[in-house]
Formats: sequence, structure tokens, C-alpha cells
Amino acid sequence: MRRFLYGTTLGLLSGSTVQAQRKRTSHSPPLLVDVLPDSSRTFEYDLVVVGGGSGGLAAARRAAQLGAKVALCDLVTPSETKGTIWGLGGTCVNVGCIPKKLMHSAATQRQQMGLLAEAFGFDGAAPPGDEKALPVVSWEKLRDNVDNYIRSLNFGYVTQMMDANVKYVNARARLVDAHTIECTNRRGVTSTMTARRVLLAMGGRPVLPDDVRGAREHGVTSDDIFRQQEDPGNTLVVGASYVALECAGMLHGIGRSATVMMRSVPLRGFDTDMAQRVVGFMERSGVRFLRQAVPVELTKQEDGGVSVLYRDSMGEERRETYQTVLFATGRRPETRGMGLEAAGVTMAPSGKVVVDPYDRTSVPHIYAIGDVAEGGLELTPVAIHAGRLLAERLYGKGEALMSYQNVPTTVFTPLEYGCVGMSEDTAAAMYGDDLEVYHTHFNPLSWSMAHVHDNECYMKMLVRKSDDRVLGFHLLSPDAGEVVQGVAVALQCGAKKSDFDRTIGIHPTIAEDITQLSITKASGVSPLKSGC
Ligand code: FAD
Ligand code: NA7
Repeated sequence: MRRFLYGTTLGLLSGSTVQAQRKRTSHSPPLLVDVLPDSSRTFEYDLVVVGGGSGGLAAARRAAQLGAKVALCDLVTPSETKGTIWGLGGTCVNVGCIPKKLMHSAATQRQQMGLLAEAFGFDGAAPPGDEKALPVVSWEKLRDNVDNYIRSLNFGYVTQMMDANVKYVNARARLVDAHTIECTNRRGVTSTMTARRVLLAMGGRPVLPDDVRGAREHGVTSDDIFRQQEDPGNTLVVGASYVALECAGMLHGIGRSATVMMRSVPLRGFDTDMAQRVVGFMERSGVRFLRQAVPVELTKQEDGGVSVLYRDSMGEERRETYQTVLFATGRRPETRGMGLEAAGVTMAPSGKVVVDPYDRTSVPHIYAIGDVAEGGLELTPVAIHAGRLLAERLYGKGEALMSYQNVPTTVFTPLEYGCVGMSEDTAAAMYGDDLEVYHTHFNPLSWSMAHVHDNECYMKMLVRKSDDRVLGFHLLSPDAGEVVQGVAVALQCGAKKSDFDRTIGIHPTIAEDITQLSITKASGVSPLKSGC
């Protein structure tokens, strides 16, 4: 008998760190794969995948490896701000995780050098905190090196598709009916193909606020910033989500001045206390924050600068000039003009595709995964995992469904914020007095010797008292993601606080503190650490 893994939990009630997982709609009783009504009809392809990003590429490759005849359509629509385009690989590879992390690495290397080089005895090192004495990062060199690396990845994906026998169609796809896909390439040439099954994996694109005059003409988005020709220079970042804070932190770290215009809270959906700590560290490092402020109008100056009219926290209009204005004000799924409704696919009010736990849309042979699917998490490994599992269910012996339990993530701000499991806000609301929070401030050893950022790093573990189960873990430190990835495995295994306590630490590391957490928030004892 086939088992269905959806709905099984590790003993934790639901609750993701990033955002509460929206319930997935059940279109019909559980079936592992769709029932194909038209089994007598022949199609050119077993599966056509629309979108060559994280999810689409993973699904296409795995389906083809399992013997399916697969085609994948991918075409990048130029960004609505600067007309930027890129190659095969989707958001993560071209204008997301990869360029962002590489530039974040440049920024943190430079900042660390500034703080630690003198203490490590580097001849001619800048005194800690002397920003002007730090090496200058050439925007052109950094951008070109990142771009060249990305081009090699684009090439690698094309080769991967060929090796896997996936037909790669560099064209924009649209459903003519539930089994027919129309493809239009960049030159406007159109062709059609038929598919027994269709997988929607079109991802999303940034949105600009409609009520800000000149935003489209003079602003940029994350689709442009990593590849733009001009040095971004003094930059205003509008928005306070992780994309906004990561970009601001990166720009500041490579020596450009960065201002964040935040209309409400930072990192909405994340742990509130950690979000405040992320912003606090950024602010102390030199990133400027304009709180409760919103942009009104952008105009171009003769010298190329962008003049920004904005409303401040007192409701007064003010004007400031920047070289670049980056809007990180949300993303929209790429579902418009796809003919989905006509094909019978039910859409959510968000514009995403409604799917059930089996990734099926309301049309049983049309599936959706990744950023385009309602109710998931907008993260690359989530899209990849969902794509692979789907292919294995459809064409292999797979039975597992995508689980959104304990999905870890990291915000790559100057001090990285990694987390897995519940936020303290969610855990407190769910468990009240049954929640214990263990926490500590600490310093990486290298910082301690250099006497910088005294006790700025912080970790907390959320524990359900009644059964000692770890509900969530949050870490603010260099390389937080590297530590949290391991903790995520422990949480997937249902780890208890006592399991961490009986584990021996690795000395001297940041991670060893997870084995030594003894101070509770409720005790009121200072979590500041002294000694090594
Ligand atoms: P995408 O990767 O967006 O791919 C969709 C593809 O489909 C695109 O190539 C698109 O051009 C194409 N397409 C769209 N419509 C059509 C059509 N009609 N026909 C043909 N092709 C079409 N996630 C992380 O896990 N870690 C991070 O550090 C991280 N950082 C990020 C930083 C930024 C700035 C951004 C914007 C995102 C970041 N993400 C990160 C999120 C991650 O990039 C996405 O969750 C992931 O790329 C989603 O994959 P996907 O397959 O759903 O879609
Ligand atoms: P998000 O996560 O939707 O965040 C949008 C941010 O922009 C958020 O801070 C908003 O503030 C702010 N915002 C939205 N509209 C405006 C206007 N008009 N003026 C000022 N500020 C505004 O979007 P992102 O693009 O950063 O990231 C989306 C996903 O992409 C993310 O989940 C990743 O997976 C990749 P608010 O909190 O609403 O007050």
C-alpha cells in the first residue's frame, strides 16, 4: 500500500520561521499522481515545464532521468526598469541568491579586514573603524567577475539539459488549452507543442509601487542592481524585507553609502526580536535608516543623480538626492498573460497558482511549484526539492510530498541571521508559559582578540518545557547559515534541548554555543558571555 507523507509531522505543530505556511487547497481526494483521462491521446511530450529556474530545471532533469520525454521553456522578460535580461537558471542564479551572496562575501571580507587586520599584525593595516583607509572595491571588477561566474552557470544549465535529453526551448510559453503550449521566442517566432502534463514554474519578478511618480523611469530593482553598468554609489533602498536589507548591507560593506527607507517593520514575518537586532547592528555599522517614511516622487537631475521626494514619519515632505534608488517593495508571480484561467487553472488573489499538497492545480494534469505556487516558501532549495519530489512521484517510485516543516533560511545582512523552526512570536502565542527561551550573547574568537563588536552576536533556542522539544533556533553571527543548516537536521529529527546539552561542542567555534545554552530569558540573568 502506498503511503502519503503529507501531513505527517515530527511532533511539532505547524509554524515556519519565515512565514506561516498557508494552507494548501485540496482539490480532490488524495491521489499520488493525476488520473489521465485522455490516455488514448498522443502528445509530443510527456511533460512540458514552463520556467527554467530553480524548480523547473530540477523537475525537468529528474523527470527526463526517469525516462519521461521532457521539454523546458524559458525566456526572461526584460526588467521593467532598465530592461535587464539574463540567461538560463532563473532568479536565484542570475539576480538572486548567487550574485547577492557573492557581493555579500565581498562586503563582509572588506569589513572584517577593516576590523581585524591590525590585530592580526598586517603591516599597513587600517585602524579598526577607519572606513576611508580600507581597500576600495571596484564596482566594475566585482560586477564583471560575478557576471562571468553566472554566465558559466548559465552555460552549465544548458549543457545539463542537453545531457539529460531535455528539449530546451528559449521562448515564452502560454497555454492555448490544457494540453497545448504556445512558445514565442525573442524574435517573435511562434510554435506550439502538446504535452500530457504541464508544470508551471515561472517564478516571480519585482514590483514597483504604482503611487510613486517616476519609480519606473528612475528606479531600479533587484533585477538590475547586481548587473548595472554604473557604480550604484550613494543608494536609497526602499523596503525593509530581506532583499532590501541584504542589498543595503552589501552596498555599505563595499564602501557605498546606503540608506534604507522603511515604512513599517523590518523583516516582516521573521522573529521580531531578531529583526530588530539585525537592524541595530546595521545601523551601528553605518547603514542609515529612515523610519516610517515613504517615497512620493523620483526625478532625474542634470548631473545624473535621482532626487527623491519622500514623506517622513511626521508626514512632512522632504527631498534627498541619491545616485541609485533601489525598490525592494515586493514580488509578483509571473502568471499574467499565460492563459491559465482559460485552461481552467484556479488562481489565488495573490496571483499565484492554487495547488494541493500534491502540487496539482485545479486541472489534474497541470502542476505548479516554486515561487509561483500559492502556500509555499519563496526559497531556492524549496523549489528544487518540490520539483524533484514531483518528478519522482510522476515518473518514478517516489511517494514523498514536499514538507514545509523546519525549513531553515538565512538573511545575508552584515551580521547574518539564520533561523529554523518557529519564531519566538509564534511559539509564545502557541505555548505561552510552556515556552522556555535559552539565549546567549557572544563574540567569535577573532573579534574578541581585536576587541570589536563587543558581544554583538546572539543566539536563542526556543524549547517547549513540557516535553523539552526544540521549537526554533535563531542565530545572529558571521556564517550563521553554516551553523543553522546543521541545527535544521537536528530539528527534523525531533531534537530535544537535552540532545543539544549532551552533544560535545567544537572549540573554539561559534557553533559550540548551541551545546552550552543554560541561561533562560525568564531568569533575567545577563546572557552576556565572558571568557572564551
Ligand atoms: P525562478 O527561479 O524565478 O525561475 C522562473 C523562470 O521562469 C525564470 O527564468 C523566468 O524568466 C521564466 N519564465 C517566467 N514566465 C515564463 C514563461 N511564460 N515562459 C517561459 N519562461 C518563463 N532564495 C534562497 O533560497 N536563498 C537566497 O539567498 C535567496 N536570495 C534571493 C535574493 C533575491 C534578490 C531574490 C529576488 C530572491 C532570492 N531568493 C533566495 C529566492 C529564490 O531566488 C527563489 O525562491 C527561486 O529562484 C524560485 O525558483 P522558481 O523556480 O520558482 O522560479
Ligand atoms: P516583500 O518581502 O514582500 O517585502 C516588501 C517590502 O517593501 C516590505 O518591507 C514592505 O513594507 C515594503 N513596501 C511595499 N510597498 C511599499 C511602498 N509602496 N513604499 C514603501 N515600502 C513598501 O518583498 P521583497 O521583494 O523584498 O521579497 C519578496 C520575496 O522575494 C522574498 O520572500 C524572497 O523569497 C524573494 P511593509 O512591511 O508592507 O510595510
